[in-house]
Amino acid sequence: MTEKIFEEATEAILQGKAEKAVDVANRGIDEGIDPLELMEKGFIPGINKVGDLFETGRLFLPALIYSATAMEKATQIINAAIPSEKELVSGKIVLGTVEGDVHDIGKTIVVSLFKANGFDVLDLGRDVPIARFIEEAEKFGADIIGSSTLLTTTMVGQKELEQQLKKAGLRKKYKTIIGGAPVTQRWADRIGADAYAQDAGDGVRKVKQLLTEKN
Ligand code: B1M
Repeated sequence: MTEKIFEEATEAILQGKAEKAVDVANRGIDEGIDPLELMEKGFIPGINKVGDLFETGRLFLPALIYSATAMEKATQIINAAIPSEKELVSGKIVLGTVEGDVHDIGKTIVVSLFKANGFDVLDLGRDVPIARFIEEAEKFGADIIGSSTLLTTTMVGQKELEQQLKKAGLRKKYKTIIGGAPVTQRWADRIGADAYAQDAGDGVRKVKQLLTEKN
């Protein structure tokens, strides 16, 4: 039964059917499936297949947009259903998708899971100018600055963030965490970010670690 829901979720995204995606997300949650499991085993494989088809020229931009819209609708339902953890951790995080990049589905899942774990999160949205990450972190009194990017061409924004923090004499004041499909631990090491997270769950683990190091 659960496997069937996962398959239906993948199909809804592949077909770019927002109504179907919403229905599957609601049904999965009503049936007691863990929302993040439904996301990881159902919806994400669907959008990854769409990405592969797009990359190899077997699917075009309008279809990618339909699938992305279905994914956004499903993500809203999944995010709202993520249960709060019992042991909440305190810490302030400013997070956004870097300038030039409008991909925000994964970043939004990360934000929801951070909130469910008790962190105080300021979501800056997408296409965020690098200087704004720093301005908002200063105003918010953040402990951590997180940046997401899905395009290889905008990964450089994460490097620029490290450079701007250094230039402003603020590098030691904040811990930084980076993520996004093309991002790796190697990239984090290369640009001097404090942590890299592969997915939302890994993000929570890494943030807890960073907060322990900071205090
Ligand atoms: Co675009 N896109 N897209 N796209 N898109 C990719 C990224 C691409 C790989 C597709 C492909 O060709 N295979 C390709 C990039 C190629 C490259 O850079 N080398 C691409 C392209 C080319 C483009 C356009 C340029 C297309 C065009 O216009 N010709 C354009 C770019 C516009 C721009 O940004 N300036 C574009 C546009 C779009 C849409 C708007 C249609 C839509 C985005 C809608 C939205 O986000 N609101 C879209 C989509 C949906 C995708 C794919 C298919 C799926 C992305 C996604 O949502 N994944 C994507 C292919 C792919 O990645 N397989 C693709 C699901 C999501 C849950 O995963 O975001 O990786 P992800 O997040 C994960 C982890 O990475 C991690 O946790 C999340 C949850 O597990 N994580 C973090 C992410 N951020 C984190 C931060 C953290 C910690 C963990 O801490 C701070």
